[in-house]
Amino acid sequence: MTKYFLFGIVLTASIILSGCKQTKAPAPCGPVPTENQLRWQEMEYYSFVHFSLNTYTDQSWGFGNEDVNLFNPKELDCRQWARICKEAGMKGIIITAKHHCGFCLWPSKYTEYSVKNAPWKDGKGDVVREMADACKEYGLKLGIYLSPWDRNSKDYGKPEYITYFRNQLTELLTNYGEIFEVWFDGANGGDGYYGGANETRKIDRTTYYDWKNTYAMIRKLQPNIVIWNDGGDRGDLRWVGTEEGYVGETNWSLLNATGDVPWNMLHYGVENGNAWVPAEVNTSIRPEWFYHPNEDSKVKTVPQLMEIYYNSIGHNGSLLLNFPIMPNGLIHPTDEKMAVDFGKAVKESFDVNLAENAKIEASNIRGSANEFGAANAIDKDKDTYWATDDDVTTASLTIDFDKPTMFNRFMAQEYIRLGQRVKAFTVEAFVDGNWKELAKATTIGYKRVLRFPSVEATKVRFNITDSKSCPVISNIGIYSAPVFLNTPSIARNQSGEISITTNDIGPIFYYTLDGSEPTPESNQYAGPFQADGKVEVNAIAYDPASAKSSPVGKETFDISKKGWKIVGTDDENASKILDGDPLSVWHQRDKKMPVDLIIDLGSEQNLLGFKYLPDQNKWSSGIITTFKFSVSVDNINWKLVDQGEFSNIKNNPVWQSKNFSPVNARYIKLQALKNTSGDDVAGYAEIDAITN
Ligand code: FUL
Repeated sequence: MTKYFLFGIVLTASIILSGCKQTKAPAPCGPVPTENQLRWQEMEYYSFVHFSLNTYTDQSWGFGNEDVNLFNPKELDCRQWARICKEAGMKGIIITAKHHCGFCLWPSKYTEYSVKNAPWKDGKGDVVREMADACKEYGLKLGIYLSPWDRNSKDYGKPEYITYFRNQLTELLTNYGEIFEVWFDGANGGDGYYGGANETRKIDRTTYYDWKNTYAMIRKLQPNIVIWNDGGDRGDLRWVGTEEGYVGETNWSLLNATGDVPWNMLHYGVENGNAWVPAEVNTSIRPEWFYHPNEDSKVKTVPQLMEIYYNSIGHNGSLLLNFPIMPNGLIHPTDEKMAVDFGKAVKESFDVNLAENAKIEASNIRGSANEFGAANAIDKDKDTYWATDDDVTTASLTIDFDKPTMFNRFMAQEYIRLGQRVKAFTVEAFVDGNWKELAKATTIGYKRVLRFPSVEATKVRFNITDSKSCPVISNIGIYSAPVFLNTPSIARNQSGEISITTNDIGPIFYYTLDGSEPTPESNQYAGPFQADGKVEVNAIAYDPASAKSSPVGKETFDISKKGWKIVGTDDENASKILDGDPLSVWHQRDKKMPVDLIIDLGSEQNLLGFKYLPDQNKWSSGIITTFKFSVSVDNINWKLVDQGEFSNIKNNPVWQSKNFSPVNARYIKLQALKNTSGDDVAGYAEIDAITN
């Protein structure tokens, strides 16, 4: 009886409501974020710090046998890190409490491989504690990176390790106050020291860690936490499939709760996914994650960081920007300057919302009251929103400035508590009596920012052209952001010709060859020029109209490759590895591992090391991970001078530099032992020598 009675009430209510305007809030559309995910998403921008024994060995991944005595950061000051992050506009810091080498930055009870046995503060120090205190002082949230892979632990690969891992997690999640995010890296298993076993250990990343129970433990210890996991089980946040600082232009905060997550799903999300798993864009302010002195001139500049901003936060992602800590325990002054200037540039770009004082009208408003009116999209209140009737999936907002107004950015935010809905939209400007399309895009989500050339107009129209369900927009913004000139790229080809280029149209370049900072009084670039031998080129792009300069681009070239030859091949593509172009590649596909690459340098040189740039397409085969490097004076008798791994080369395919004791040689041999695709292909974008 009761069932039929209730059915009757619902039916009557629907009849009364049909034909009337809806006044209730729209029903959620698909999966929605948890309170923890919402709180995290609103942070938008926070940092990573990478600091461990690698900092002292110039490595990307420690093997697990590095000496704890190396760890002695004489000037360590976590307050400096926190101050910089705060000044840069960040909301939190995630610290590498333990990286793959297993060394712990806190005095864990469960291992001897930690700060407690290091000379720093006579073994009484605790970097995680100092970080937690500094975060508190500067009003930042604290996050923890705990590598699931541990190349030091004798138990790694065995069930006992899971207890060890959980014990360490418990220490970190119990003793350092509230933790906003925990980060479980996807690198899992492989060669390692493993307590002296020095062997390869493979694990099944989907089952080994028993994530289900590990997650339950984490949530009990830290109820407000979000879990990032690239290691086989869906956490609260997802990796975006690259470490270069961008997520797809289409970016759904949805995935499927189970099943594989191929690259395209990481990068674009899944439109009809059944779980809310938003994107976190992680990248480093330098090419690598740990500090390497040879990257001091490779710190990302403000225009490069702005590009990352638009491709991460502007694409419905959060931005996790890494600082590599120097051996003395501080952030390098160049990294500090770039990050702080970047923070200022973001503020300057989005400080004044030109839409806020404009008149705003919607093509459709849900209900008759103002509860869901257009003004909600410009009222600065994130909890109010403009919504349409349920049956409307295309609608527009018109913003009238009442006078010609100059702008070049448009921002929109959905009220994601009700799910992610918009599939496509356009932005138009009313110029000279006509509507002109400025930009079009797909998804919005938490935040979407569009860029277009500056335009002067009296009105702007935001058209939602496709939506899964009635649109629900909490906020829009229109801005006139400063435009930055890009840092120029400098390259040298095999004949020793230097060229300077940029993506911007029209700037002039000035350069120096004596290490000094270029100004508009320096040499003006008039096209490629010859500069053989060791040379440092510094260049700026300059726009005469605005009298603005780009940041300085710097490249240091070693000996010229003019007389170099690849030995034992008549494949004309082989010269691509010497042409100075990172995008041209040569692959050896006709041999079995180990695959040799022999180069004749044309004359004897005093060698100190070599450099290898892999194929920039990380899906290509032939990215070498394990190598041997030998030298010879006669191409007959060879001497092995280095061997090892190119760690993290797939996710971060940057220049790999290896140094060895000085040696005289005319021939060099790079022997590929393994690659990322497990086949016999050896590929190279560039090879270079480091000479005395
Ligand atoms: C990668 C790691 O292997 C790197 O060393 C670094 O920690 C980065 C954030 O994640 O996958």
